[in-house]
Amino acid sequence: MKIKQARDAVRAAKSIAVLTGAGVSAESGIPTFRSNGGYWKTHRFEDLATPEAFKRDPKFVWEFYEERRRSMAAAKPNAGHVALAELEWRVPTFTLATQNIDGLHDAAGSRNVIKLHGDIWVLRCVACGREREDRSRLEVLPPRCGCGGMLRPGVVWFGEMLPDGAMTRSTEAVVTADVFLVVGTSARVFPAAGLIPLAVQSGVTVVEINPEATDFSSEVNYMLKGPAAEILPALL
Ligand code: BV8
Ligand code: ZN
Repeated sequence: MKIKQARDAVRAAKSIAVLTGAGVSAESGIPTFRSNGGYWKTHRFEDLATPEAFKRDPKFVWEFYEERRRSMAAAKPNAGHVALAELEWRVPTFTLATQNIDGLHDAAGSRNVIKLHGDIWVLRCVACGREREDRSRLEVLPPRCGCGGMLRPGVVWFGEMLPDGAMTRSTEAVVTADVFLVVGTSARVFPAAGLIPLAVQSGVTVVEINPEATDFSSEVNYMLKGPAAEILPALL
């Protein structure tokens, strides 16, 4: 059985790296981007998730993010998030790089988390650059900084650089890992998706968990087909 072999690899590993995407939060009720019911099925990302869109119409962009903030605020970590948080305690070296901005890995208790695409709970001033964490309902959109400047969501939009050091740290974790778990990502957004071929080329054992195949499924060592909240607890 594939899952048994993958489980043996995980048990033997001293160093584990993980990449997660929207699919790991799907069973917490948070829509994905590209699967059925996903945001980019009904919205154009160019209108909502680029610096140009924000410059054009900050209120429109903020309405999208504030609606997501309210639904994410109500969401709880699922059995997949919890299994990953527990795994961190069992291995000497563990790094979790996530493309998700929802904070559910933190809520589940994961410690060494790299937020490749930022954090929806952080607001950043476009004028003075100051950041603050704020989970409250934002009554006036766009919200303003004390300096009078406009605040923006602390996420990484298309065409923007990832946070300083995020890819360097993730790359280091992946190439030195014994096992790399790739969970719930369509692997379509770069540079995050590039971690998968990097792991394959580095001879790291790659375990993919996804109900659907991705462009990299044929290259990974184990493709475990199914929802993360079922497969991760069974695997770990
Ligand atoms: C950059 C954050 C350097 C905020 C997001 C050509 C033209 C233009 C640009 C590019 C190009 N080629 C490459 C680029 C660069 C671009 C890119 O990759 N574009 C792609 C789309 C072509 N990347 C960038 O711009 C990045 N920055 O490269 O900087 C630079 C700078 C300037 C100029 C040049 C280069 C920045 C990318 C950041 C984008 N930010 N959003 C927000 O969330 O609002 S992207 C968005 O996609 C999400 O945030 C998410 O993080 C990301 C990845 O998506 P996934 O998480 O994989 O989600 P998806 O819906 O796709 O898939 C879900 C999966 O889950 C599916 O496979 C499904 O089967 C599975 N699933 C479903 N249910 C379950 C499940 N799995 C498990 N269990 C379940 N129950
Ligand atoms: Zn400011």
